[in-house]
Amino acid sequence: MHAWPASEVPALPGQGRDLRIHDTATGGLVTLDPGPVARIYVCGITPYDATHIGHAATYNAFDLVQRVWLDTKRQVHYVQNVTDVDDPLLERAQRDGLDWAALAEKETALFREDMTALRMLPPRQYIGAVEAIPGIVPLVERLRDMGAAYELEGDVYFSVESDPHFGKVSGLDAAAMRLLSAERGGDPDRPGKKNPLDPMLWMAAREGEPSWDGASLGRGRPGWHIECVAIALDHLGMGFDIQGGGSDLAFPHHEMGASHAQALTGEFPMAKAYVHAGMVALDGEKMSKSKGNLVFVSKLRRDGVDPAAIRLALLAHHYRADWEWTDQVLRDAVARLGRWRAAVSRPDGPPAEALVQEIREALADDLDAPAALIAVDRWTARQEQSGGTDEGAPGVVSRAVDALLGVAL
Ligand code: 5CA
Ligand code: ZN
Repeated sequence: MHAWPASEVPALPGQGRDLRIHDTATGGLVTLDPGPVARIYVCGITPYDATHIGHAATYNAFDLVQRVWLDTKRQVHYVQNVTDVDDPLLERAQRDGLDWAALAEKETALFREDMTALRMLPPRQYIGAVEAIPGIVPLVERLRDMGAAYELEGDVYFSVESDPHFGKVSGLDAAAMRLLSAERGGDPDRPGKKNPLDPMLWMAAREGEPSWDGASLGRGRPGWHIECVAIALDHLGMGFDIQGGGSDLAFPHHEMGASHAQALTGEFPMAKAYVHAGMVALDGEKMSKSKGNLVFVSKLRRDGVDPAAIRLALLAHHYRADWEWTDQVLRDAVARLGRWRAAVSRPDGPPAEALVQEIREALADDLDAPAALIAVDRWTARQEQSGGTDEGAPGVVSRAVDALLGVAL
């Protein structure tokens, strides 16, 4: 699949610090030391509805990761998937009398537009589940042949007991896992499974559902977790720097993915850090396609909201916090954007070097975007109150805000 166009990242004087970030698997902060090419896999959308503010907040967090790494003069190899065939997509298409593939294509196209408008840097590879099937099938066959997977009425399940590290990503106990498995796409109550938590790797073709050639597996479609493992291993290989997503992906998705990869390669963990963004809520409940309490990025854009203001609204919240979207959050962001734009529109102002450093430090410290915004607010207040004589300082601020925060002033 094609991704979307990259907005330019202005070059800044000096160089940023290495990223220290919270890793769910170890429960603490880790300072990553990627090579010259940092490797990140971010779980993409399941395209059955438009991009909402929760999605945008999560992708914003990982966009910041890229920007911090680029500022350390590294290249970034960023891979993202699109779960363009899965139960929720098929169910929505059925409910609305739509062709599932056309629905996926339409919502993916809208996602690209939203990401472009928000200045999210695109992945180098943007891969759909459907196009990954030829790579998924041999992995499932291998898991089965090595005894890490078994067949149940034509479907193939992964055996979580084949992985000695199972549970180390999320750190949850069996009871919590069982609850979340039922909530998040698993089928813990299906009779005949070796362990209720075992996730499906390959689902045999069902009447009226799309299916693909699965070689010795028979016709069917891939499970969700193996999709991301196949794409990540194909393009990034084992031991990449970050796997990212919202906190609802820690279990089962990232846990199972790490297990699949461990069984396939004998190595653990697949990613050096498992990074999870908090959940955005609306009216007191997690924003989710299944509940329908959504604020769409595309709707805000249609209503004339500047994408830079949407981005500032996201940045005003720490990526790990759960937070609530309100009209006031957006109003504050619009006001802040207006003040910043006025402040950088003058030819000179207070010195900018210290501010650039502050933004860098804040982001390198577990992506503390709110602290970075406050630093820019302070510079803006000085510009408003007494101005400054540093020629070109506003231009430096503007470039730093663009390069590090993805906000065009
Ligand atoms: N296709 C899978 C990942 S492989 C998937 O989870 N798709 S999704 O469309 O449901 O979610 C896309 C990303 O948005 C995931 O990282 C998910 O954790 C995140 N996300 C979903 N809802 C919210 C929310 N309310 N707040 C923050 N992030 C969210
Ligand atoms: Zn994923």
